[in-house]
Amino acid sequence: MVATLVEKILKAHLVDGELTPGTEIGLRIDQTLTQDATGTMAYLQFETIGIPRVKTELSVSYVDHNMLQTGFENMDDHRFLQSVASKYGIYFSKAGNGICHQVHLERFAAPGKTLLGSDSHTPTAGGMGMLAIGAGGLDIAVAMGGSPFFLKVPKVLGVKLLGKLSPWVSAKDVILEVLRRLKVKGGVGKVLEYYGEGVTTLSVPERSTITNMGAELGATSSIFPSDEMTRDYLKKQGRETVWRALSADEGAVYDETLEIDLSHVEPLVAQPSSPDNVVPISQVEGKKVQQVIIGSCTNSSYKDLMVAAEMVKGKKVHPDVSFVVAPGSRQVLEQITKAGGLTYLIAAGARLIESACGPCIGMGLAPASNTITVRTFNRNFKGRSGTKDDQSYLVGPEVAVACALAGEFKDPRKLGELPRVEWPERFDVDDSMILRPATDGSAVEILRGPNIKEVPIRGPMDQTISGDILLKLSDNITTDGIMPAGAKILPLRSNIPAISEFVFCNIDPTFVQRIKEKKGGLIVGGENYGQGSSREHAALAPMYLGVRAVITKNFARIHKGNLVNFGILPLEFKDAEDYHRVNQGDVLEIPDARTQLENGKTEYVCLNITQNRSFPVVLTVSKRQQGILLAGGLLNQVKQSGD
Ligand code: MIC
Ligand code: SF4
Repeated sequence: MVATLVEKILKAHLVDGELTPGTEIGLRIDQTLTQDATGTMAYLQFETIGIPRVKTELSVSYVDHNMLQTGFENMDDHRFLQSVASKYGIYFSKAGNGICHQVHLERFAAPGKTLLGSDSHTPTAGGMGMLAIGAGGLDIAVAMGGSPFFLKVPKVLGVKLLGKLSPWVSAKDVILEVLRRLKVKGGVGKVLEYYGEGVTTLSVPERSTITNMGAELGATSSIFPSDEMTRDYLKKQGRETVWRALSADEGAVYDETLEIDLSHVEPLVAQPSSPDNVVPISQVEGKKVQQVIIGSCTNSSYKDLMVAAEMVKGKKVHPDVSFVVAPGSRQVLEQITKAGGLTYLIAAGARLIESACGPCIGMGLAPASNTITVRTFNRNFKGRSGTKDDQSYLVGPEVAVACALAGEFKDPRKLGELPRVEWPERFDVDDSMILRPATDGSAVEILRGPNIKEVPIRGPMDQTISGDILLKLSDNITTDGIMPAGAKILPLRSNIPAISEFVFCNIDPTFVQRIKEKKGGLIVGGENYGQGSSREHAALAPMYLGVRAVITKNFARIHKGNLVNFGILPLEFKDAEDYHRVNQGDVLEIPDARTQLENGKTEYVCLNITQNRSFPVVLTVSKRQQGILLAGGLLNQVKQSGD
């Protein structure tokens, strides 16, 4: 039987269920990764599960998000993470070593393996030919404990790449082209598998730029084959032994297909405030630009930064532009230093910041009011930069630098010949900032600062679900909208009572006060509710405040899983028109919801007490998830089964 690459990896890791589309399967997870903003909660949950040592082949804990230490909180968390890692058998990548996805690609990603990460951009490692999936922290905790990760069998969308990119066009433009065509919901329930002759023209970091931003399509993951390019990259990292050739069989059949001729792709721009609001550069040329940032897990590899460096060599950035560079990892920084690139960047007027997420998650460098910021990042949701009325544009490094030099949007193809960037024969490998865990963790003391509070747990599900609609929201609400990040809020990730004060604060600052007065309630959303970040705090904090159910037209995958994990019912309108018939403030009730769920019901009658009418809602979750909801969340369930 011929198989796609995705089918091959799924099959090799299948521990529960069958590969029938739409059904739930359990997958063995070889590797996990966490970052500090989601990691503290994941490890607190891992502790609650009570397993002495991780059971995965490899687990790594990275520190890259919460880097601004304006108070004790972040470093408290880092020390906690370091001690937990040592105790439970987890590698620890220290602050300064780089962004989790970039470092994982360099040092740990391996073709054919599975990786589960508590960050939505975990599929970055798909550029290495591994099946890498983002999930909530609790899912990672459970996987570290040796349990499978459950997901619906995804459809495989084959993306055939033909030809070769033209000069000045790069991998970022390829994924922006995919986003232009498929939009932010276009990947839901799918893994994008890239194939075709065009694949061989892209290096591993370029492939990873593409798989990274597959997250913006709502895709479960994205993957490239493992070929000679992969081998070459691994060789440069001194890890050739993990290489193996992997690709779809000749004649493999995809559920859906898409074809992109790389030679026809042109420089593209995602306009505010959604990654799929994509237009050719020509449509924005001439608009003044005030800030340009090169960095983030999408575009901060050696090649990205060296292209930038070569472009600015001997030139100065425009006087009205603040030009910022954030290398993806310490390895990248060392390497561009060695190649002279850092000097060119600094001489041209760049502000260098540390190898971390930084401005991508609103940790500093918020743009000025009413100005344009151009970033090589992956998300431009309103306010994510830290400035409420931001105008954030997403581009590749070539366009970014062209803008920095011109002070306005400029097509880089007008800059003459594209400078050549030579790859080093081998990267300088120095893993001294990746700490090995203790061989015997039993004596390791866990360091817990006052910022670290217990994980709140909800009791079993109520018999009747009722409450006011406290918020009625539109389509594509992001987890950034539900539980914002940024320099002020991120340090509270390990303190749920404190962080819950900010739920929906940018959408409706009265929400928290209202839900407290009502002692809980319901949320109504439109399509693709909860897209974006994997942060389980967007479920955990609302649960803490008393949200019992969210009723939407449909959900984004990771957020739906997080709602189930924390005992919030993810309900969908059976008839999407009913969305228009409910109002904020209406009182809803689903009588005997618990008994109905115990009986395996998937459709429920929801009474609108205020309007004296009713409408059907559906609960599309697996049998396993029904159990989790009845228990009041996964942690409750795991604890109950352990008691
Ligand atoms: C993001 O890019 O939004 C983040 C911050 O990396 C999140 C994780 C988080 O909120 O901690 C993600 O992508 O999952
Ligand atoms: Fe960090 Fe930004 Fe990547 Fe998220 S998208 S992991 S915040 S660099």
